Amino acid sequence: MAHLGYHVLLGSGTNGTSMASPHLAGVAALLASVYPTATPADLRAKLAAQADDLACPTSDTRCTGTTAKNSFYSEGRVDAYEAVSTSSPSPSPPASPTGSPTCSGQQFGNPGFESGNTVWTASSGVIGQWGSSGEPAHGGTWDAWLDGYGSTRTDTLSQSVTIPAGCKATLTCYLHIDTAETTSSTQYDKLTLAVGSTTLATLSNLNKASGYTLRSYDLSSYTGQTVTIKFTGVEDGSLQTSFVLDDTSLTLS
Ligand SMILES: [Ca+2]
Ligand SMILES: [Ca+2]
Repeated sequence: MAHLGYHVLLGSGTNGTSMASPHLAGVAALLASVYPTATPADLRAKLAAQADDLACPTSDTRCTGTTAKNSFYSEGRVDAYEAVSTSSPSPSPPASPTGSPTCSGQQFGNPGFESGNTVWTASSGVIGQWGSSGEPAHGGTWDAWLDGYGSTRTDTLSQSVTIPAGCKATLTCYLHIDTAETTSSTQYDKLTLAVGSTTLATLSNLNKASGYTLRSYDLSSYTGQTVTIKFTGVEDGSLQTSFVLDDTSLTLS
């Protein structure tokens, strides 16, 4: 195997092909058994790739050359185990588990509507810049204004979100309700919040207030599910009620 051109140090101060050959031949034989079709050139390349670079001993001036290749160690000390073990087709490591999802962060896209009429699925005339129409945003310049026509009308606003298993989820939004209704007892115009097919909350003209009110709902029972969050405003045939939403969030914890 001398044509492989490797010099291996065996024992202190002893170097040379004559001493190295048995060891090198053994490594080459191992490689050949792993790669039965390998040519001597292939084996040389693999040995070079696996050789440990060794610098010249500082105490011995007979050694000249670089760490990668010098007169004592040529291209280094052949590591039989490494040459074979890294040449062999090794089984793929098991896929690392994805681990627990990170139960943090806000899940809605376009939560404050500042990207305009996108991400959300909304009726026409819901997402807009309504400040000059008397329904200013809570944050920025965009909000979602459901109803407000004073005639029979249904407006919807929805978005699908995923709540990873094991996570708690809280839905919050800023809601402003103003109305021309004067009753203090009858829900003529209603806004419902549904998660999937379940109605989570119903608000109405009775909840009118100046400015925005922060609303908060626990969605933890939907953990591990992808659900559609949907606001539906249903107005009767007279006296407008406006339901104005802004700065929504669905936060995991
Ligand atoms: Ca906004
Ligand atoms: Ca009404």
